[in-house]
Amino acid sequence: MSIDLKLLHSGDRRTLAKAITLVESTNTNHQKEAQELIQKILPQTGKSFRIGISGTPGVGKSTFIEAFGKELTSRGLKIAVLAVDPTSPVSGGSILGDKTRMEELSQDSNAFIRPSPSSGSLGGVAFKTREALLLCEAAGFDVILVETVGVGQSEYEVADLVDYFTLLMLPGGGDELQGIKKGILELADIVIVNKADGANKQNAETTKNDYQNAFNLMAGHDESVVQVLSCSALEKSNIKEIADTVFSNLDELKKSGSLDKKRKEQNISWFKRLVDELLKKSLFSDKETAKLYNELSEKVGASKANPLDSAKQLIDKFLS
Ligand SMILES: Nc1nc2c(ncn2[C@@H]2O[C@H](COP(=O)(O)OP(=O)(O)O)[C@@H](O)[C@H]2O)c(=O)[nH]1
Ligand SMILES: [Mg+2]
Repeated sequence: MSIDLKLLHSGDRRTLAKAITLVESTNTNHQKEAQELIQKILPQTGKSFRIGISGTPGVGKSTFIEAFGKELTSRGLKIAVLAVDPTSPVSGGSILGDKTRMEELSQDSNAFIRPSPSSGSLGGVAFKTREALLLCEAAGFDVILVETVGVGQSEYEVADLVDYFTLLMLPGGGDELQGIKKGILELADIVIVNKADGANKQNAETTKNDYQNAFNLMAGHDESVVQVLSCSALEKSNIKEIADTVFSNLDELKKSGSLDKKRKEQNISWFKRLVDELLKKSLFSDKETAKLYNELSEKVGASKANPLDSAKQLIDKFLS
């Protein structure tokens, strides 16, 4: 599977799609090619804004991305949408739904939408998403939106990929009622109360004010306060204002050097995870070590060996 770098840099979608398929492949040869490809394109990356979109299933993330995405393309920006869904099967069941929610956007020549990689792919979903994100940047996209499903660790993984973390909420009910995990609020750079329409309009305003008050109280002396806004993704109301706020926040983060600092930290954690991954990979590519690993797991499970000794034994065997 050879990727034409010139075509990729020119923003050709078919080449971009093919390149993402390559990094998602579990085939060993493909993985080697993918690694070389990522190395080659790395100098062309880093110029986009990376925005995470999170919130419990059904809050309206895909619908919001459709509205927000159209707002961005109307401003002349090229946007790519990536989805991180650890629950989605290899065929990408949830994406069919997403594509219908993003009907306008999926027909927009300045937008590129990519379903989530399969959960089985090596190194975990977020790993592949980082590489897909870098490919989108090399293809010249200005803004990358990463939608995540509020399942498992995915929010934390996405927060470690993006410059800016958007948390969508529903009108009414505290975070516990809405199934928002402890700690997620702390990741947020902005909170958006969606579905502020119809009978929920007033309710959304109350929720917005409650959360804004909470953030005001939480903020330290010279910390900037997380802003809480409301919108209707369905009716596309207040989307412009949200885009203005997001970009003014991002500009501020860039000017203050916070963005640069964040990306450097993310690179450190990417590096560390890569070391873990590559070590594990070489460990298991050695047949004897892989066999011993399975044997020892069983022994530990049957209380015939202790975990510490077994781990040491495995590593010693591998290193010899
Ligand atoms: N009333 C209303 N419904 C919305 C809004 N945004 C999304 N929905 C609906 O909520 C449901 C879930 O939306 P979806 O975008 O798939 O949510 P996701 O799971 O977070 O991606 C769909 O039926 C949408 O039509 C909104 O702003 N107002
Ligand atoms: Mg969705």
